[in-house]
Parts: sequence; structure tokens; C-alpha cells
Amino acid sequence: MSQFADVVNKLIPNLSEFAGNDLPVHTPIDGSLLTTLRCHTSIEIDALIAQSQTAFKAWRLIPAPRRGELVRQLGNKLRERKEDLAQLVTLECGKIIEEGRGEVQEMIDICDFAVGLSRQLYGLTIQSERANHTMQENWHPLGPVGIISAFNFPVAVWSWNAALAFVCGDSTIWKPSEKTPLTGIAVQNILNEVLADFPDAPAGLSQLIIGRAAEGNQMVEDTRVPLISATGSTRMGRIVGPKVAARFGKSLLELGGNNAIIVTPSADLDVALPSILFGSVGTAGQRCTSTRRVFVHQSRFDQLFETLKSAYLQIGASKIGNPLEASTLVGPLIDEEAFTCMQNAIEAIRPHATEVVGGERVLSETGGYYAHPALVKINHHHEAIHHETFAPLTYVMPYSSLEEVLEVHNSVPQGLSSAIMTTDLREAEYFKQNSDCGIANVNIGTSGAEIGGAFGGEKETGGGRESGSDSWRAYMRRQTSTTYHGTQKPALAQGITFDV
Ligand code: UN1
Repeated sequence: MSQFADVVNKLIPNLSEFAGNDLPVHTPIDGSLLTTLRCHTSIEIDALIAQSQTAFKAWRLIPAPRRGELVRQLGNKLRERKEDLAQLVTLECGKIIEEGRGEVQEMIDICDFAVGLSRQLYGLTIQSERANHTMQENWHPLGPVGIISAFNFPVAVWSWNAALAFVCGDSTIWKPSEKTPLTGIAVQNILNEVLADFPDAPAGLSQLIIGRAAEGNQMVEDTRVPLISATGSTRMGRIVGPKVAARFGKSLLELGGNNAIIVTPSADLDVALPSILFGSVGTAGQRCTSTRRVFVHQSRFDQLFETLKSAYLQIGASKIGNPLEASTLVGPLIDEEAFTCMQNAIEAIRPHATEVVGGERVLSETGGYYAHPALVKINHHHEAIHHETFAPLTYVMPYSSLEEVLEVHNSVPQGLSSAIMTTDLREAEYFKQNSDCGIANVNIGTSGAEIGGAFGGEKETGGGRESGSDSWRAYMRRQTSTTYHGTQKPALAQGITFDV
């Protein structure tokens, strides 16, 4: 692929340093082999964790606003490299170029956010029950932060974690998805350019582990890494979470979703339709926030299903295809396994479905796994749709009462993102109070969150919060400090007398 050589020249001129025979990297665009990399050995991983610990000890002493300056420069470097990095994201994970650019923009945005944060990181002062005592809550840097990211947001998720970790005074160790290690190397190079002119940053502040689950696992089990922030499938989180807990580490898990949109009788369909389409079809259904379920009030069900169906049928050959082309809206699935999962999910629901639109493989002659997005009409919520299928597969079903539909909405094991389409204030507020998800939107779809909010969800989604709001607290150590500044014998709390 000619674009690949070009973009590698610009972003990874040192690719030969990573070459080996362990990890083949394919582009989902046509399935061709881009390169083969060497995985880090256990001894190397041990050494880079040790370096990260040493780097942390130096970095935590740098004033937070100065640490923010590093992140400010990283954001600027990303602005310069935005187009090249977006191209590499598209080549390696297959998302359309417009979304590749959006992903790099998300990195820039979180850098800006973190720069402001570097002058905040506020603690509390607390009223003491005793005279001449002051109480404070202090936030201290935590240590090396282990970052595990998934193929679908190969660079943005690193930046959500790393930008916050850096301003909080932490070092980072990143294990990108084995499906997208090249974007990891490219980002590390971009950061290295900034670090080269930033003398206060210690060597080894940002480490990269190339490998599969076994290599990531070494970091997960290492007590020198106090926080593991893992984004990916619930299956992965079920392995990582208990392992980190067993060594009393902290984990920040952002796992699978089963996100739904509820379309009420008062919904404005001009608002609802684009949100349903982008949520279901965007990123070829490979976002953790993608729309998997659509509940439509029975009074509007037939009309909405037919409108959606005709939109799906229009997503023909001209809209599915090479994600580097500006006119493409639906790129390939990441690999054959993803396509097989989609087919299995369609076959599992077919006996219970009234209608299935799309779902078939297209453009097979390219060698990539391109799927026509699938829309499945069902009468009732069914057990078969309780799991997440990471593909453009959306189930549409009718409902009659908002109370009942929220019960059904919440009946799945995941709790990431949710949305209601309504012009009725009471419905909107009822929805926000009763959706059990970490994200509950009104007249906005389930995907495409801004970085300013805390991102993550409940239940099998893992409970962690990344990115905006006060997510930074996960990257720091909280300390309560009481100081006595009187001259008499100090009083004990709770009024206890203890005279010897
Ligand atoms: C993911 O799919 O893991 O809200 C992250 C969104 C994006 C992030 C998705 N900002 O859809």
C-alpha cells in the first residue's frame, strides 16, 4: 500500500528498530501485511517497568504547571502531525479518514484539557472538630500508570490516560492493541520529539510495550505499576480486573457497551435519525459507544423502521469501501474474526427477527472484511442481544411505556452509553434518572462523546471513568492530613480523654 510507505517515512522512520518475526500487522483495508514486529521479551518489559519507576521518581518533583507545559507542547505537535497520524490510524484500524482526523482531534482536545488541569488538581480544606487543628486533602502523584488500549481508538485512548497521567506527575507504560501497534510507535515518536527539547522530563517517562496479551499481562501483574487503565472488551476486563485487585493495585476499566437509543412519541425525527445512523453505522459499529439497540414507541415504530431501512439500503457500494477515500462512510471491519462474530450474532437473532436488512459481506474481492450494516427488526428484547457484537448490527424494537422500556433497557449486563430522543422535558428527566449507564444523552446519540465529561460506565462496562471531569483523581494518591498548631496538650478526636 503506497500511502503506508509514505506515512511510515513521516512518522516511523525508525521502523526497522521494531522489526522482527513475532507480530504481523495487517491493514483491514485489503488484509495485506504491512509489516512484522518483534514482541518485547519478559526481561525487556521488566527493565522498562524499572525505568518507568525511576522516571516517576524524578517527574513527580516537577511542578504540575511545568508538567502541563510538556502536554501543551505535545498537543501542538499533534496539531502539526494531525493529518499524517490520521492517515496511519485509518490504514491500521480501518476507520474512515474523517473519523481518523476526529480521533487525533480528540488527542489534541484532551491535551488542552490537561494543560488547564495542571494548574488545578485541587484538594479540600476540611473543618476540624478540634481547636487549632487544620485538615487538608492532598493529591500526590501515584506512580507508573499501565495503559492497555484497544484497536478501535488506537491513539485517543492513550492520550486520555497519558495527558492526565503526565500532569498528575505519573510516568506511563503503554501496551497498545496487538492489532494496532504501529500507531503506538508513531505516537511515541511524536512524544519523543517533544521530550527531546524538554530537559526536565526524565528518560523513560513514556514507555511502550509491543506484544499480545501475555506481554500486557506482565505489566498487569507487576506491583510496581499501581494503576492499570484498561480499555477494551469485558472479556479482557474480567481477566485484568481480578489480577490487579489480587495485588491490591487500582484498575480503571472501560469495557464493553450495549448502548441503546429510545425514540419517544414526541421525538423530532430530524434530530433522531442522524444520531441513530451515526451511532449504528459510524466506525463500522466498532465503538464501545456504538448504538446496538433502538427502542421506538409503538406509535412511530413502523414509520421509523421504514425510514431507517431505506437509509440502510442507500448505504450501497458508493458509501462502503476504502476508508481513505473522502466519500466513504463505512470502512472495513478489523478482521475476519469480527465479521464471523457479526454473522454468528445475526444467525442467533434470525429466528426471533421479523426482518433483517443487510449484514452480508461486500467487496470481498478487495481482501478486506467489509459488511453491509445490518438492521434487525424484533418484537421483543431477546436474550440473544444481551452481549456486545463489535460490528454494525443494530436491533430495533417497539415499546409501549417509558417505565417498562427503561426496565428492559437496563436489563443487559453492560452500562456504558444511552440516549433518549424526546421533546418532552419530563421524559428526558425520567430517562436521566433511570438509565443505569455512565452516559445518558438527550437528543444526542450514544457515540461521539466530548472529552470534557467523565467517560465510562457501570456494571460489566467496568465502573472506571477516563478523560474529563474529575477523572484525574484516579491517577493520583489521596492523602488526608491533620495538623495541630496549638500550644496545649492536643485534644483527641471524638472527645476521648486519655490521661496517663
Ligand atoms: C471507544 O470506543 O472505546 O464517545 C471510545 C465516543 C468516542 C470514544 C469512544 N469519543 O464515541
